[in-house]
Amino acid sequence: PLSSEELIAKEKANMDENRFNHCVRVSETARKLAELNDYDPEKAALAGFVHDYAKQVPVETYIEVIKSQNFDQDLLNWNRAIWHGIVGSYFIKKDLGITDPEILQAVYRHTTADVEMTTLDKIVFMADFIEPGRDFEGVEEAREITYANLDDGVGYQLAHTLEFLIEKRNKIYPRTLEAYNVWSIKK
Ligand code: DGI
Ligand code: FE
Ligand code: FE
Ligand code: FE
Repeated sequence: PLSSEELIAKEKANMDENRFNHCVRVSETARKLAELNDYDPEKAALAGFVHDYAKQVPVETYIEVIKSQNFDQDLLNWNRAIWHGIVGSYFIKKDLGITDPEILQAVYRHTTADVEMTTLDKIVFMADFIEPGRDFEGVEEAREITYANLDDGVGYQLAHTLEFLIEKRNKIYPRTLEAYNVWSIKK
């Protein structure tokens, strides 16, 4: 495995400074959410740090990997917003040597969410949404809800993201819609 210095250097080399700083803030927020939800803070911090590792990988590289590495070919109908989680986990394993399936799955699910989510999946999904650099209508409410109850935060984010995508007349990734149907309902 890479030393933490090597990991940080590889992460930095794969993205611009704004994206790197976002990853650091997601890492710190994930650590905090882990402490509040009885999860391993170090593991949450690592997952948060690498979650957007592949956000700026070139589109041509994604297309080659989707075609050659047994991914669902329907992914070719989507874009980097969707790829950097689902296919991003492949790059995190290959380039960063991270093999922990829980971390790879949390990266895989961090954009689309899923019908079933582990505590780590929820932590990374929510840390990405509420990290201190985020500034959108409702972010303060999102923070309050998430710090009070992680599951409620997931439902809030999915509803917010769907509203945003529909407002822009964007396509909804079917998994995101399925996740919304589960998590938007208060349990
Ligand atoms: O990578 P980040 O910007 O930090 O955050 P993210 O991984 O949560 O990605 C957010 C982007 O992904 C945002 O622009 C909305 C987009 N997105 C999320 N779900 C869907 C989606 N885009 C489409 N087209 N369809 C979805 O279902
Ligand atoms: Fe992301
Ligand atoms: Fe997100
Ligand atoms: Fe992110």
